Amino acid sequence: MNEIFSNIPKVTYKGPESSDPFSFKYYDADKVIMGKPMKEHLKFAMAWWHNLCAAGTDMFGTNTADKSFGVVPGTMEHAKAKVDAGFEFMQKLGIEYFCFHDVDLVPEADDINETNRRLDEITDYIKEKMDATGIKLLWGTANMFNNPRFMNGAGSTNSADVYCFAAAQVKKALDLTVKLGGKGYVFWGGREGYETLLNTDVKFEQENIAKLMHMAVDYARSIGFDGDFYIEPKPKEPMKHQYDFDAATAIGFIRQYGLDKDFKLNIEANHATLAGHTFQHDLRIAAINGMLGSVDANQGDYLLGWDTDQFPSNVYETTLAMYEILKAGGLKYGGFNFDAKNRRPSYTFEDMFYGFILGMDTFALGLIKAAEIIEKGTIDNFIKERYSSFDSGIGKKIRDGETDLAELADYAAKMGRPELPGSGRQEYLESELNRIMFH
Ligand code: XUL
Ligand code: CO
Repeated sequence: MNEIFSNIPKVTYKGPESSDPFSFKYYDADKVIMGKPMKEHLKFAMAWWHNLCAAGTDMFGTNTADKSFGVVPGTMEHAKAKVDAGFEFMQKLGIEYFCFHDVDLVPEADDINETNRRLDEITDYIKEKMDATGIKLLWGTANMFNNPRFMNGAGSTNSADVYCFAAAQVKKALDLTVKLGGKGYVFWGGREGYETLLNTDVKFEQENIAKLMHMAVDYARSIGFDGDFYIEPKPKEPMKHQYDFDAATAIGFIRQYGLDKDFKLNIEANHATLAGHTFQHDLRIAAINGMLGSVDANQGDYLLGWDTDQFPSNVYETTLAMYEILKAGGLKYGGFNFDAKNRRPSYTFEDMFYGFILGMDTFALGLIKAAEIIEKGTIDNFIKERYSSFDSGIGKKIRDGETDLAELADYAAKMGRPELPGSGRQEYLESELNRIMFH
C-alpha cells in the first residue's frame, strides 16, 4: 500500500527547544506524571468525521482541502482509502484511539440494508487494521442529524417511522461498536430540541428520547457491551434549543428517566462555552455527580456564537480541565477525542498534523501544570481552609445532619452578628496559578 502522507515523518517528542514542526514539544508519551505515563492519562482519539471527511465546506463556500486520498469520493474504494489514511495518520502521531459515526465510514445508500452491508464490509477492513496496529475504538455513535429525515429530531421526532429508522441506526452502530471492541457509545442530540414551542410537545419528545436510550441500553447489554453510554451536552446549534443543554441539564434528564446506571457524560469544551460556562465548570459538574465519562477535546472562539471546533491551544483551559480530571481520578473508559477541525485556509496534509500536534501538546502541558497545582497544594489547601468553620462545633453538626433550624436560630441569636466570612483571595490565587504556569 502506498504511503498517503509521504512527506510527513513519524512525529516524536523532541522537547520545547526543538524547532522541528513535526515533533512534540510537551507530549512525551512515556513520561510519568503523578504515577502514570502521559499516554495513559491522555488517551487521545481521532474523530473520523473531521479528520477524514470534512474538507472545509462552510455555509458560504465549498471544500478547500482535498480528502479524496487519490480515489473518487462517495465510493467504497474511497471509504477504504480513508481507513488507510486514518491508520497511517494515527500511527504517525502515536494516537491509539478513534471515534466514528456510522455515516463517516461509508457513503449512505438509499436503502438501510445496503448501508448496513457496506458498514459490515468496511468494519471488517478496519478490524484488520486495528489488529495489525493495536489502535482501538474509543466510542461509536450514529449520525441522526444530517439526513433530511431527521429534520424534526430522531428520538424526539414527530414521525414514528423516522423514530424506527433512528432505532435501526442506533442498533447497527451498537453492533459495530461491539464488533470493534469499543467501550463507549455516544448520544449527541444534534436535532433533539426545538425551534418553536408553538409546534412542540417537550414532555412527549423527552419521554421518547429516554425510551430510545433505554432500548439502546437493553440491546447493547444483550450483545455484550459492557462499556459506558454518554450523553454529549450542547445548548444549541443546529437547533435553537437542544434538550441536553449542559452537564447539569443532561444529568437531570439521565436521573429523571432512570438511565444513571448506564449513562455518563461526554463533555465537549466548545459546547460548554456555548452554554455560557467554562469547560472546567461542566467537567466539575459531571465529576461531582459521578458522571464524568469522556471528553471532546477542542476549543471555541469567545467572539463567536457557534461551535468552531478548533484544536485546543489555550493552556489555561487545558490546565484547569486536567486539574478537574486528575482530581476526579481520571476517565474510566473515556479519553480525549479531538472533535476539532483545521481552519478553512489550513487545507494541506501538513495542517492536519499541525492541528493534532497543537492539541496533543496543549493537553500535555495542561496535564503537567495541573499536576503541579495538585502537588503544590496551594489551591486545594486554600479551599479546604475556606470551609474549615464546618470542621468542628456547630458547623460539624450541620455537616453531620445533627441539628435543626431551631438550634441554628438559637445559635445565631446568642451570637448577635457573624464575622465577615473571610476573603476569597481570588487575585492572590490567580497570581499563584500564573506562578505555576510561567515559572
Ligand atoms: C457536534 C458534535 C458531534 C458529536 C458526535 O457539535 O460535537 O460531532 O461529538 O455526534
Ligand atoms: Co463532539
